[in-house]
Amino acid sequence: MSGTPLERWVDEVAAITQPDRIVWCDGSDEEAQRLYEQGLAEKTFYRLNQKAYPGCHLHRSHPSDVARTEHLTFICSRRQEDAGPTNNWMSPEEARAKTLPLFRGAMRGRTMYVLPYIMGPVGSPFSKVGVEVTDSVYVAASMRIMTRLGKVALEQLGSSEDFCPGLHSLGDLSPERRFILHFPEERTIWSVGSGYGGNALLGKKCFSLRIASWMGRQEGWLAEHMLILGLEDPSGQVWYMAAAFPSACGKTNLAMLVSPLADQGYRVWTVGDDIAWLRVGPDGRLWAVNPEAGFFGVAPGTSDRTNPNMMAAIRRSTIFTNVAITQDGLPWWEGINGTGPDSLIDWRGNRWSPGSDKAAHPNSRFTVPARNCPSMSPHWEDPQGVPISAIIFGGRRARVAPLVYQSFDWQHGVFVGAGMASETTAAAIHAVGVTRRDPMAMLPFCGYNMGDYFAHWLRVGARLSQPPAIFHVNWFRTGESGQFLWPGFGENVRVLKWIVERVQGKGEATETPIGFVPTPGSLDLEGLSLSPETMEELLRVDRDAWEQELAEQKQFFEQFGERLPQEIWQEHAALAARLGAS
Ligand code: O2Y
Ligand code: MN
Repeated sequence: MSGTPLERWVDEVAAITQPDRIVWCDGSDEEAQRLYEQGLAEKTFYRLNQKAYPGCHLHRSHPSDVARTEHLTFICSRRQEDAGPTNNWMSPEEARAKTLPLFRGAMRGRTMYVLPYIMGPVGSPFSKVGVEVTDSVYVAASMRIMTRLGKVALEQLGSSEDFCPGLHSLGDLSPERRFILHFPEERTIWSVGSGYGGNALLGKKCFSLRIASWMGRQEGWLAEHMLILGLEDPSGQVWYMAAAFPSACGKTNLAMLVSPLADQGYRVWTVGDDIAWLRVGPDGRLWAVNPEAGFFGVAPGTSDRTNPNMMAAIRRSTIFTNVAITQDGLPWWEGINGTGPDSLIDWRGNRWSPGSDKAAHPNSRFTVPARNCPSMSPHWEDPQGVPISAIIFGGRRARVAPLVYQSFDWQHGVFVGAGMASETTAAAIHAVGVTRRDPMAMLPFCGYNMGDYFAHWLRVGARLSQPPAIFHVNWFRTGESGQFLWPGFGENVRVLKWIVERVQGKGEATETPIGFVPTPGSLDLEGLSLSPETMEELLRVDRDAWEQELAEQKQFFEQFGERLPQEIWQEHAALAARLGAS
């Protein structure tokens, strides 16, 4: 056998998929131009107005292929119990038998792109190499934005076999023949039948979360569904935080928040908006990198009001997927600014008129280089990462969770994360008004048994001599008539400010059964017109709601049986006792 392990693997998959051409992508700008030209010729891409949006393109996915498909996503570990009760599992043998026929000859008449990429900053001890082969020019162009792709990755890999191979083919795009398969023991991904987002850009959810979480457990680090931001205080010190929220809770907006307290000296710096890789540093602190190089942000609702930094970022070198376009070739979506212009082409490419269905798909997206974003931290690509002072968990809860509370310690914080849940909205793909339990926002992304995952969090905590403080936030608490009580968006910086004060041992709090809740006067509310009654409601611990929450958590935890660490049960019992006793 000749060639490097990578060359041998590429030969192997080419023998199966039988492409007409093989293109090894080098990551150069010239190559990007070639990819877009190819995409324009085959109508995968449409050029947007180059004067207003230079270097920007529109892509329309197949109408049946518009979101991640959790029910078609499998962990193919050798033993079912290692995937755990919250993942779909298929044996590696069955997975291969089912999908090999779908890959056989799938690239006949097509080009196979070989995409070597790095997740993590170049030269960082955190970083990992992946290689995706794909027959989608859209995937090739998107992976150039989302990862460090090409020559840099080949240089880092050399002749090593230490890479995550990812085989992707569009197949016939039929949902009946769509599979997103993860083989964690082989650190391999196979994806067929989808050309969209998390199903097809294999560096993102597949590698950086599902496979990486398995690797992190073996190697002693954490791969998490978390944004990373830095809050600069008036002294110029920057406090870094990592925050996990389920999908559709505003992670990207928080990561890029524009601070209304800027005149006091509080400013937010963006490190990442979706994924964090976290390691215990030699100083006993937790250090984090964002493994991605771009954002795959949701378009509807993004505007100058909700996320001005993102609106600035997407003005160049961006791929828009499934948005509408105006007559002038500008991208458009619901919530961008008022009502739609009279004349639009909708996400399917049809003429749209006011009053008809949504013009942009609700899960329409932009793929944008992180370096375009004005709020990027000067440290976002630091090889050693940034030191994390606070971890924030959160969800969309109408009643049960107050605006913010702090856990008593690391073990209690892990329990807070393990008990996370979110109530679904019309914007989410799940049924409306249902509480979906989503520990650490990792339910769809943890590549192994979540009982073992909680144990891994506890083990990592035991190695931290200076652990981050752990908090829970809820921007979505509602009043009697269902209205949101907290203004959210940029005003969330007031909660971040309190969090940083707590980290410094300064912010005031009341001890409650669930943790430390801000005293009424300890949040900076200057300039907001929130009544004392509203604040009281926002910070209230609703005993009845917590009784019910305890019962729902118990039911959820029971499914892990022996794999659930005793510490989680201890914390559950302690919370029950505190609620009963006080
Ligand atoms: O539907 C998709 O493929 C995208 S989902 C997504 C995209 C960017 C960041 N996070 C998510 C998510 O579902 O958590
Ligand atoms: Mn996400």
